Amino acid sequence: MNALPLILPQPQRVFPGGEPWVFRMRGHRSVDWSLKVTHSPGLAGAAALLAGYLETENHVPVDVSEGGGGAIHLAQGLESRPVPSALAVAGFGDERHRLEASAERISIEAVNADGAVRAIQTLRQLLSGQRARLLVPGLVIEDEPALGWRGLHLDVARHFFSAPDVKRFVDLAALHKFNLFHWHLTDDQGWRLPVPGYPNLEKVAAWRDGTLVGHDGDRDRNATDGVRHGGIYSEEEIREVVAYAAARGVRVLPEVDVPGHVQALVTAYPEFGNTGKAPGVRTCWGIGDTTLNLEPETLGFLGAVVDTLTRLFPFHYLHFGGDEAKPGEWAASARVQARKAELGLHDDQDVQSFFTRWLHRESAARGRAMIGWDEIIEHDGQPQETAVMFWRDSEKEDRELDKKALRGGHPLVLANWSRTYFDLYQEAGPGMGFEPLAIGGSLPIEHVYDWRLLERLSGEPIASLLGGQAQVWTEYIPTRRHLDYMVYPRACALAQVLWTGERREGWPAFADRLAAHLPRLDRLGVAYRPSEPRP
Ligand code: TNX
Repeated sequence: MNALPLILPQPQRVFPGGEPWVFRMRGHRSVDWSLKVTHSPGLAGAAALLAGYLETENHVPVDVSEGGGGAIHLAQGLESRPVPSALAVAGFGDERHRLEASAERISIEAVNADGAVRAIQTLRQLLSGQRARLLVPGLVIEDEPALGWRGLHLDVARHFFSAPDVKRFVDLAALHKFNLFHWHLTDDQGWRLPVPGYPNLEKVAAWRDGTLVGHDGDRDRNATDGVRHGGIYSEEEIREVVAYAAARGVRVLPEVDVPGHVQALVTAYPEFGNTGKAPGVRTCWGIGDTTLNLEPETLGFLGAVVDTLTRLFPFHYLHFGGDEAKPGEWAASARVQARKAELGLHDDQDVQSFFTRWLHRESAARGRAMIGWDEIIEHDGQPQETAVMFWRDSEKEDRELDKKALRGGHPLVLANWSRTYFDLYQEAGPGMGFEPLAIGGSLPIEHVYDWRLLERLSGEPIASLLGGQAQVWTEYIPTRRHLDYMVYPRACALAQVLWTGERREGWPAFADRLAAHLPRLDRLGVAYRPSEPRP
């Protein structure tokens, strides 16, 4: 008997079984050509997802029905265990599941649809590359994740990615059992979210006149390619992405980045800014000076944004950025100083935390909560329910904002740049010169895999720790192929880190697992970075 197949991320428990499960489309004993998939009442969506994979990836006709007796059966049979309350509040459930393959059938049991769709991704990996004739060795896999929030972020502002590209990104994430897609929708270089009543977003903020050629650090920042770049999603496309993700057990976290990173917005609506002028949608990278003012019209717009997000995205959290807002314009503006006095704000840090409090309150009024980058808790006084995404690098800069968040009871997502920024080079040293232009710094896959994300927090109250995620900032990632190259296989390593927590196998074992997994990515047409040494 061959060794058991290597599933990625590494399952918690795999046991060998007896005879394999086999399906032959034209076998002389088959009464029917199609593969029967049956499911218990709550799992119709999961069964449809599985049928879609079997039809498109394995070329097998599938017959799905509620009930029992199928060659593949999905059941909501496992008893539910409580999940930590911070995760429950965010709508994450128990993802525990069991997959058993025997000569008689493949049976998947889970607590809920989320667990069932994770098991389906395991089965999808087991069946990868098989066409018409299917075989799964006899086995039992019992699995569940170590961390509840397992995210992948994508910046569609620096480079626009179409809704079909976004869906593909989400599907590949789901293959690796990620359960959260963080959609960074707005930034200085483009705005991708339509807001009813604000037509200039689509006409102006969604488009820039060109894109910087070369690297932001070593070039004339006016050297652009002169090619108009941009785009905005329709509400229908957004709903499609959300539904597509939901079918895969993936929540969508939308981000509208304020009060900094708003150069595109202020170009469309200069009245929301502090200078009265349209700065132009940014064509280079780096941190701009443009920030929002405190006028009622600006807050009115933000209210419309909260409404729009609440309407389009069912996930509990709404992300309102909060990173890298420069205080310069606020300090220089007499209007801002006057409004500060009216609002009882004292220093310019107060302006940033005013936005955080205001956005959290508006979100809470609609039954949601705000999450933002860690800058939002530099200043005290944020509501405990406001969640924090820790992007600073505790290892290098020794910022304590992750610990501060936990001590304050804020739900926390770990997104440390030195371990999870997939816009960094994948190779250190001279090999870097062979890599496509990237933002800088290096994050080899081994370094992703080596992330001991809980170690630093030992001794802290971790009840409000939600999980972790990777960031894909796209300043230097203009195409879908390039995106594949930057994300894979590093996302495979992170998937395993988040799924197994601190109990994971060593690098050599993971390297074997990855070698078995990469052909699956080949079959899906993923242009990942190859691991062969360069000439
Ligand atoms: C910092 S992390 C940013 C992004 C950039 C990224 C580049 C964060 C919250 N802000 O605006 O794209 O670095 O690595």
